[in-house]
Amino acid sequence: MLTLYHAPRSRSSRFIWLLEETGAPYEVAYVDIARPGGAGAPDPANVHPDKKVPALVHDGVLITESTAIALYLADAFPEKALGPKIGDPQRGPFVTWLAYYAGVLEPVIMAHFQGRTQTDPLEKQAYEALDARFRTALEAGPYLLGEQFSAADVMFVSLLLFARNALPPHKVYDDYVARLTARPAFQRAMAKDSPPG
Ligand SMILES: N[C@@H](CCC(=O)N[C@@H](CS)C(=O)NCC(=O)O)C(=O)O
Repeated sequence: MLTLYHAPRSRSSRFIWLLEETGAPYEVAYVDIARPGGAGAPDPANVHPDKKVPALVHDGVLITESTAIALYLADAFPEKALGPKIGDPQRGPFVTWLAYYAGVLEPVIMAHFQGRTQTDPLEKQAYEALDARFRTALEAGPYLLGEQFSAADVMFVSLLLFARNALPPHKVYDDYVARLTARPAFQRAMAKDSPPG
């Protein structure tokens, strides 16, 4: 059994999408979280040790951290081809993109939203390198791994869906968003982002 601990319009929204891509049965446990600006509060019903989302429980096993959950689901459902398996030459790029998301993208984008890419030459350089890296991959596209859609795309595009202005205005990003949000699993997931009723 799979249960996703989820708060609407948050980092867990993309895992409803990824779970829809697996085709496996799952439950969504809607929980409250402390939101920037003071709304919301840590929810005692949330199993995440820091009361954050996402948290995934699979057959009693708890997995947290977005990139870990993305890798876990891709590996747990190999028949759905949501990530190359060990032995596939694309496995290296796949895990690299996932680690890059957590280790590079999130801190660089945070620096950007805090204005530091405007004032600190090193932060500016890191931001430009990130933009160049994604654009180069997507220009070759249509996905980060070339012809193969993967959980890495779900991670990356979720940034653009949350804040399109996180990256500069380039058609390649807009086309990528349009391509991925046209997926039926994405459409189904958005209908489940908020609790029913
Ligand atoms: N590194 C974590 C970050 C999780 C995170 O910060 N989630 C936010 C929602 S987008 C949250 O739960 N915030 C509530 C809090 O910080 O208490 C991941 O990617 O899973």
